[in-house]
Parts: sequence; structure tokens; C-alpha cells
Amino acid sequence: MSVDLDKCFEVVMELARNGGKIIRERIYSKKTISTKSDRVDLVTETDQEVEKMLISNLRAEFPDHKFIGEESTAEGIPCEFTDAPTWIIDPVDGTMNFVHGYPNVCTSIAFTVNKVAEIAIIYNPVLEQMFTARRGQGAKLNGKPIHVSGEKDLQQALLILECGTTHEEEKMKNNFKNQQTLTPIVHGTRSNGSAAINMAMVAMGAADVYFEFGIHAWDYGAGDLLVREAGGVCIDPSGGPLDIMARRMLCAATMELAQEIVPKISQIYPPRD
Ligand code: LIP
Repeated sequence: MSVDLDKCFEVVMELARNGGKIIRERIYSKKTISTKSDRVDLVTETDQEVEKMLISNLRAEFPDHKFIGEESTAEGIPCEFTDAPTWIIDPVDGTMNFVHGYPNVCTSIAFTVNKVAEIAIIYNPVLEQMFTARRGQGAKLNGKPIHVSGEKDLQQALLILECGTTHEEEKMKNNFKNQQTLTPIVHGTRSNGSAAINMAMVAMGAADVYFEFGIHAWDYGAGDLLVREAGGVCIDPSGGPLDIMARRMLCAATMELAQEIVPKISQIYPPRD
């Protein structure tokens, strides 16, 4: 099946902007909130509506393409990653932020062909930050090229850590352990509350390294291509190659920085998607 990547990019950019308009209009209003796997794993009507809008329009334009969507998966649609052209979608990454009116929210969309990421979009409509990447063509913020910081030294690095969307004991203990080990070493730590925005911060050189366990393909699919196209690395937190279904991700400005932090990380292996 031949895929017109320019057309895919053009279509998805317009849809992401349309979805962004809905998110921007509603972020400071009252939402209908439901919980999923945990009392802190949230979904709103906006997550569901934006995902449905994106998938129905992409399907109308590209009937042969497949989809992996956060809210479709939550509704029981199997999460299958194949060689087929596939859109991997998180309609609102940072739902907890969206619920509270904290402006770190984005739509994250990756497009893969033969399991290779070709297009990445991470769009924060509240702060009007449109991060884009095409394979082999670099990464951009609002149309201008962006690059990772180039930092190699962990002591000088700004590290992003997240607690995730579960209070599950093993995961919480592991988060605290990593925080305790790494905070005294690095320059500083941050949490933006959105995996895709965290990765965009590494891509634009505002942060140097970020890892998280328990996130999903829709959280890091787009960020993976964005960070690599910005000159950084995206690997498994054990040091091996990234696996998009493994729910484990580490991205860094340089391989030297990634290799310095990997042996210091306490690892967990969540069930695969
Ligand atoms: C969330 C992430 C956040 C991460 C959570 C969760 P959601 O996505 O972006 O960074 O810590 O585990 O995956 O649920 O807001 O789309």
C-alpha cells in the first residue's frame, strides 16, 4: 500500500488544530470527569469527543489505515500494533492538568508505516505550541527548527520525573526511590504532567532527560520521533532499544547522558500493551 505522507501530514495538522480549538475553549470550564484504572486515571467528555473526531475524520480520508487511541483502548478496542499505516492518538495528554485548568495539555499523534514513525504532532493549544516532526526532516516548534540541548553531564542536566496515573504501591515506591537517588545528582527536577509535553521539552532543549514507566504508546509514540528528529535519543530505560508497546521510555539530549543515568535507575516492567 503506497502512503502519501505529505497528504497525511496536511490532513492531520488541520484535524489537530480543530481538536485543539475544542480543548482550548473548555480548559477553564466545568468538566464531566470519570475514572479509568485508578482514581487518578481520569477521562473527560473532551478526551472522548476529540478522539472520536480525529479517528472518524482520519478514517474517512484514509479508509485502510489502523488506529490505536487512548480512549478507544479504554473502551475495549484491542491495542494492536502492526505493519499497517497506523495512527497512534492521545487526544488529551495531561488529562489531570486539563481537569484542573493547568495549561500543560496537548494532543499527541504519531503516524507509523511498517512500525516506523513517519509523522509526529504534539500540539498544546492553550500555549499555542505546535511541535511537529517528519522522519528525516527534523523537528519543529511552530514551524521553526528545534534541537536538543546537547547536554552530556548528568550533574548539569534538568531531569523530568512523573508519578503517572496510578497509586499502585510498587510503582509509587519505585518513583520515590528514583527521586531519592537522582535528585541529589542532577541540576534540577521537573514534572509537567504530560508525557508528550515532557518529551517536547527534551526535544526543544528546555530539559535534558526524562524517563517514565507505565506510560503507553499514545503517550510516547509522537515524542519518540520528535526527540530523535531534534537530535536526541529515545531508548528503553534499561539501555536497550525503545519498544513502543513496553510501557517504558527514556529520552535524552545525548546517548552519553542516557548511558550515565541508566545504571542509576531502579527499573519496573509493567504489563505490555
Ligand atoms: C498521562 C501522561 C503523564 C503520565 C501519566 C499518563 P494522560 O497521560 O501524560 O505524563 O505521567 O502516566 O500517561 O492520561 O493524561 O493521557
